[in-house]
Amino acid sequence: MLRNKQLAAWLDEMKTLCQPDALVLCSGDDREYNEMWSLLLDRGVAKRLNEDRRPNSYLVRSDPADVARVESRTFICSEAERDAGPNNNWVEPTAMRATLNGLFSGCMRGRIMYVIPFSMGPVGSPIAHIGVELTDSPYVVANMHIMTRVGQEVLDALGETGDFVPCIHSVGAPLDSGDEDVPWPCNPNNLHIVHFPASREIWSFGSGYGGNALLGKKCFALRIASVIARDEGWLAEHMLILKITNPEGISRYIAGAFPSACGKTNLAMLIPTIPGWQVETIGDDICWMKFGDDGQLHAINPEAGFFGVAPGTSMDSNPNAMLSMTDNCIFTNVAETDDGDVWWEGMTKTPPAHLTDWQGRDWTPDSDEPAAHPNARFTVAAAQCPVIADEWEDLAGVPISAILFGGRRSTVVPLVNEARSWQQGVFFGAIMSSEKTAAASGKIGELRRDPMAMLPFCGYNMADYWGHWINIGRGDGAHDGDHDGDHDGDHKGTKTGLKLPRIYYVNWFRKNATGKYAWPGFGENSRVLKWIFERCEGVGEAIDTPIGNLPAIDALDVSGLRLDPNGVAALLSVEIDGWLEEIPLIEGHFASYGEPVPTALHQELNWLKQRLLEAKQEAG
Ligand code: OXD
Ligand code: MN
Repeated sequence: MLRNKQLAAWLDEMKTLCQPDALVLCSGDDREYNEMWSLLLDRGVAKRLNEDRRPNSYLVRSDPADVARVESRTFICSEAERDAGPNNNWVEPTAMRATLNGLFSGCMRGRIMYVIPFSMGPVGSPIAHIGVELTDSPYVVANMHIMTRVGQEVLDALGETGDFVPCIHSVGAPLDSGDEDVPWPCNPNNLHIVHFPASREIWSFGSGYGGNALLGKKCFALRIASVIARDEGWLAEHMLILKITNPEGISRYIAGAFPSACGKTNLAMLIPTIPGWQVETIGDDICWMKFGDDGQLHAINPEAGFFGVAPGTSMDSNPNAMLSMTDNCIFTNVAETDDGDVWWEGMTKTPPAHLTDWQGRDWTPDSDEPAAHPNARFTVAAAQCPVIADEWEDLAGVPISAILFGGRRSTVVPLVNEARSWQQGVFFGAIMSSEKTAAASGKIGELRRDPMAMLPFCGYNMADYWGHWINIGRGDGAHDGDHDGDHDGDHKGTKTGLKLPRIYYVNWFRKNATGKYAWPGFGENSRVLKWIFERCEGVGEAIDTPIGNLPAIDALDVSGLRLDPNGVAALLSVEIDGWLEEIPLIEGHFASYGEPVPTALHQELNWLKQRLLEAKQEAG
């Protein structure tokens, strides 16, 4: 049955270690999906929602101790500590293997081991990769059905000798004879989310939730894939991918990295407010990019579904997400309405008078705690999104014209700033930051740097990852010592005539003097996308400033938008003093990564500092 010898041998080894009662090879079909739900319904952890309101959908309540990714228990076990970098928790691999052997020994007693062959990316795409997850959680099997492509076609693609990423997962709660199972088995006190970059293996123990357990997502598609991408000369990124089409019918594709709570899913599915423009979705979380023969970076969304944060999602903030989840959906840790549907904070302006909260307790608007857990999730097939682009599963991927880096900054960072070169764009990504809370607004000392939104997801030393980005811009990863940074404005690579994407630093969250958001955001962000589109077409006007290329004041289409008279100018102003105050913070940020920080980034920092000082002098 299993033609792949490496897979068969690994299965034998894992079966001996974990001692499950039985082994089931997953087919990925509807019968199997429904069977998982019968098991979960029997166990009392899942509930079928009202068929009239939310057909073929389920509500699951996790253990309150297992509700989110746990970064402090996530490890990168490279041979050398230096290769994990200060951005990761490191444990020496032999020591970690000993720990894992102890934890996994007999961990599936009384349970079934499901074998999930899955593809990240459309099967057959040269950008896709295959993984196999072994898990003792039917909830994980059901979610993997939606989030990845599962089944025989993956085994066929693997063939006898193909490579796959082995992903072993256990909730860490063996059942001995006579033991009664609990609704949501887990073992939070022994949580381990472990990656071995050298052998490209993932071991996850103790949690059944989200990114800890659906190993194709953060563990494979970002942490392990970033290592593979470094070795093979491509990019595995925490980015949405969108398609934008102008009124003449010309389309371009844009990727964007934003830290959590910056509206990534909303941007991926936005409804433009400017007439005649259209935005469609390719992906909302992860983007894999490889160079095509045309010298452009071609992107796929390696996932097949959305695992989105429910609270805050509404018909106002993201109608396309709401319309994606009308049926065939899994909801985890949301609240339940009295008529068997779901609710979460922000879904409607007025909450229902009575709910059952995410822990199964009665809830009314007077309750002290939120009805849904803040990290409550929906799992839904991407194909259900009303604005999913027709080409979202194209094997060749889509050519990327622009890359956005963004954060939540109430001061200093303008609405949009175009890098004058790939090198400066990498610098923008490397210094990306977000304010931790609204309370910290304006206090630049309280920023969290989250480079390329990859801080929790880069599977190796962040400074080496910046170096990899610099090398990508020079073509095939070659170092040519040419530090001119390609300032000729056409964004061609210095080496091989690559057509690199343009890079933009965006900030939807700048505030005005009265502390209010200066920019309306959401669908109005299409105005910024329009300028970026026009820049890529070679028509949008920009002015050279000490921090990069900003839109000429008339180049940003604000027609019909009610901003205060100085609004646009303020959103696009270059705050010389604010940026000068930022310089030592960036120096400190780079210093924290030490010697491996690429010279190119130090050069960009010096360039920025020089330009700012010159501008300050000129201003007198
Ligand atoms: C996610 C995350 O769940 O970034 O996508 O944490
Ligand atoms: Mn994410």
